Amino acid sequence: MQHVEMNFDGLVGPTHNYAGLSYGNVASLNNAKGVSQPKQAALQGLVKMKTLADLGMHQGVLAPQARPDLSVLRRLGFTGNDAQVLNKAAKSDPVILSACYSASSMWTANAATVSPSADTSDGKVHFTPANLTNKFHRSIEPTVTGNILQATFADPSVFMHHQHLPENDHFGDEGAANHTRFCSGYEQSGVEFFVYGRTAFDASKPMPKKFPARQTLEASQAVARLHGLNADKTVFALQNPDVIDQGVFHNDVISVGNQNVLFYHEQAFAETQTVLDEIQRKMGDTPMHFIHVPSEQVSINDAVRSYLFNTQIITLPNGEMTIIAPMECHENVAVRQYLAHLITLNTPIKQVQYIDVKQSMQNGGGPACLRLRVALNATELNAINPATRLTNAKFEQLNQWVNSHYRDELAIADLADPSLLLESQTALDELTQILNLGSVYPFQLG
Ligand code: SUG
Repeated sequence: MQHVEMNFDGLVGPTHNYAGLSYGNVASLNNAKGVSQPKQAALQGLVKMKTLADLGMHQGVLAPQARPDLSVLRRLGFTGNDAQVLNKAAKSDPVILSACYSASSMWTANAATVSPSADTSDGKVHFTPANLTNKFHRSIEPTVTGNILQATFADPSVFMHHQHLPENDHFGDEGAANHTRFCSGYEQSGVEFFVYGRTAFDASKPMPKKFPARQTLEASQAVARLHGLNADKTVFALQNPDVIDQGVFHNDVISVGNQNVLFYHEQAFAETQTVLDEIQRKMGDTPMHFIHVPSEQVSINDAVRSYLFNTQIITLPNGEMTIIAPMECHENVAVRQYLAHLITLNTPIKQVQYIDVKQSMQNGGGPACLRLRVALNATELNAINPATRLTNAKFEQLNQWVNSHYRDELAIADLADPSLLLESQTALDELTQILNLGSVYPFQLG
């Protein structure tokens, strides 16, 4: 039977903007209030997807959220017709307006945690949308994310969808950004690796001093329970709180895994050797490749700015691994040299390929943030909504769709313009037809 890992990338939505909403995320704060380029952002994302598809990978597309979220604005007391709601919010609280306009659902590593059927007790693929409680603009994503996931993975005989965890910081959950799965082949049961930033019900445990730890141990444990994971094949690791304070707001900013490879910065985890030993023990006979990057070669600052660990490590059809890195890794001399060195080491990673996702990077989202990994067997692969698969024809169709609906530029002041709402709804209504999703957005559901 054919087993694959399929990447589902988030399509960048028409309201992509730089609002500086993510305290603890260096790029988001540095680029706050800059002018964004939504059309270019979406086209860059599509080229990234096409690059992977051309390498022989299975590539899918996840639809963006509808923005602005008018129901949230109304819940916050802004009244009147749609234009009046936007106008009042723009005048009295532009930050709230920009949060309700954020295109942050593009980072689908934060859409959900996914456990493949080989790991779960009922033999189905399990999805739990992330509640993203730590940032207001992201906390309004999970319900529609659940709708989109259910429209993409619809068949209940193979896919199991859970509700997101309770919306409270005790169960703060950021999805696959803090979750990696190790295995020998995608068809084998694997070891699911959850990395958390603090223990919510025990304040005596380590936690960062400056920036928030978005993921709690309790949230990771709840997801593992929901998915029916085997405790002998699950590892929970504390992220090093000091690196969170240096801008590592998700584990996928400091480590990335694929099959039997864990590529990580030496400062990534609080108790590195214990974590590595547990992973290897739970992997049994499959030898792991632990590739550790020392601070002398790449500093935390360089890792955060270049997103060396927000790369995608993918297994090509010929079995070799390639690392997909953002251009910022090429521009940083220490990181470029490190990557040139990495592919000469005796590890499965044999090539590096650079891609341009600068519009997303400027908000702290690299290649790995833009994708949700779903390992599938042949039956499951056949059960996904075929219209969400990136074929050459779909790539052309989506490029045309972006070119006809997206603005070239968007400044924060433009968010007050009610025609942006209309443009966005028209575009997304058409997109649900292109991706054959049915009605997933509140404005479609009435
Ligand atoms: O949650 N940025 C996102 C970036 C998410 C990256 N995802 C992963 N590492 N997997 C965040 O901080 C910035 C929005 C703004 O400032 O306009 C933002 O939401």
